[in-house]
Amino acid sequence: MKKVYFAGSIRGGRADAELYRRMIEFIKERALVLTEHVGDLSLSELEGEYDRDRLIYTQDTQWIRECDLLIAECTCPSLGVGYELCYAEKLSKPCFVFCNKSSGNLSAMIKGDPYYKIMPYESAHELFEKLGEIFD
Ligand code: 6K6
Repeated sequence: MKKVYFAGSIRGGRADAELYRRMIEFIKERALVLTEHVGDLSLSELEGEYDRDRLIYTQDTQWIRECDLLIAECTCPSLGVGYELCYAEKLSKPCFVFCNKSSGNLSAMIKGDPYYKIMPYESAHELFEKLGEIFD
């Protein structure tokens, strides 16, 4: 079973947390998701403590090294997700970047990087159709 690193905004804002939860549930029917906490609706964007952040960084970068592919939902901009995408690219992990065409404004540093498979969508239906195709 493939291991998926799912990336979505946390301190960048939790407006799309419910969407992350639905995407993670969908992916879990097809693969192993290493980062289920990203869809945890009780997780807030509050500041963390430095020691805890070191542990988060160590664990998350370990999971990126371990994953077979990374799926990022980038409609809500996040420094952490941008970092994870770059880290995964340097390890040649396949990266799929989802962004809502009408509410998102994807950074040129992601959209302009030909390495990433950009998956723009207009509706939830289109998003889940494209998400499913990754595992066909
Ligand atoms: C709860 C409250 C404050 O901090 C937490 C726990 N935080 C995190 N736990 C695990 N992974 C995290 C945490 N914060 C960020 N990440 C990773 O960075 C996730 O894998 C996300 O994909 C990404 C989000 O980055 P920001 O910059 O939006 O936080």
